[in-house]
Amino acid sequence: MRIAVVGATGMVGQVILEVLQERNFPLTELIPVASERSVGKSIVFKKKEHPIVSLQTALEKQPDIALFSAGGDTSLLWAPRFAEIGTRVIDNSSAWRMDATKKLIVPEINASQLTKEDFIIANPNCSTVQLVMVLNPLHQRFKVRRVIVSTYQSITGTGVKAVQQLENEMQSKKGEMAYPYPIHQNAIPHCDVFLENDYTKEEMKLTQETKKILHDENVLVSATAVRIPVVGGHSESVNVEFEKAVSVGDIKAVLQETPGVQLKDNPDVNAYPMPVFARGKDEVFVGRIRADHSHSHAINMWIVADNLRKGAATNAVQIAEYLIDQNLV
Ligand code: A2P
Ligand code: 11C
Repeated sequence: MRIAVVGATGMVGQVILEVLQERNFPLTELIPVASERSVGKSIVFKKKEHPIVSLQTALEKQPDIALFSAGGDTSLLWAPRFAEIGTRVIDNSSAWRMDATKKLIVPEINASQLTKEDFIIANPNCSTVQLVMVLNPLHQRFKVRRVIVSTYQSITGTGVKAVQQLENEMQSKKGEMAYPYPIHQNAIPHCDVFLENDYTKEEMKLTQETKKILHDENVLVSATAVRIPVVGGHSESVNVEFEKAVSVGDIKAVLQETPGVQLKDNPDVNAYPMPVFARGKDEVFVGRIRADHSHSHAINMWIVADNLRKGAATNAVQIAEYLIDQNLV
């Protein structure tokens, strides 16, 4: 398997390289790709230097799989070019997710939809992945009606520039701003761009991608996305209303048995998920599960995951592994 990693120097790209190494991914050649600025530099993979190449050079090498994490514009332009020569593109950007001809995959939920006809496969947004990992088993069992979610998102979701902004602010240094306001000691209710309906694009991704992955347009999702000065992962406060009343014990029993989800919920010993624990891990952590005393069919919970791992890199690598396991490459 010849694997191209497009955006290999970026926040997600670097984690993809780590995950490929950790999982001993069956590759014969690694083709790291970045912008013209980085061509000529190299990255270290499995203790060996690998030169960074341009998208055109990578295309000419005809990789079997290309993992894209270089922004939506790059994906829109280049994913079809790779797909045309037979490369399977797994795309981390928002470019193709809501395209009706492309599949939006979380392997634990819907990898079985994939066939040999799929050349561009979309990886969901990080805040959606962790939400649906918990919602899907509950929806299968109890039917979810409506979800109200507020996110507390890590600056790593924005990319290298945002991490630099926070570091500069903590050292009282001037520099390029990734956000319209300081992020240090702040909470900014604004992730991605504003849309005509006054929601942000990040909020609408949560609404639309969730319906597509759960394969149910009747699941209503209302979201508020907030950026906070944290690096270990995204957190989500989630209120879920079910078709009928469901006990907290039944919810916990389902989540306890869900692969990829870890229940961490014991108020007696202050056990609940937090980004400092989720950082570097692949599981989605859930806790603070309690009945909503204002609604007999609803519960509240708190979901945390490392947005760069299960929210992006790990999910993309799992899709690639599935394609190989099922002989779809
Ligand atoms: P580079 O480092 O050369 O700019 P992040 O989201 O963390 O900011 O990272 C974005 C990634 O996408 C980086 O690896 C960046 O490479 C890469 N990238 C940005 N624009 C392009 C482009 N036009 N072609 C290829 N790679 C790109
Ligand atoms: C964030 N979820 O944390 C974003 C990052 O649609 O792929 C990824 C943006 C996307 O801001």
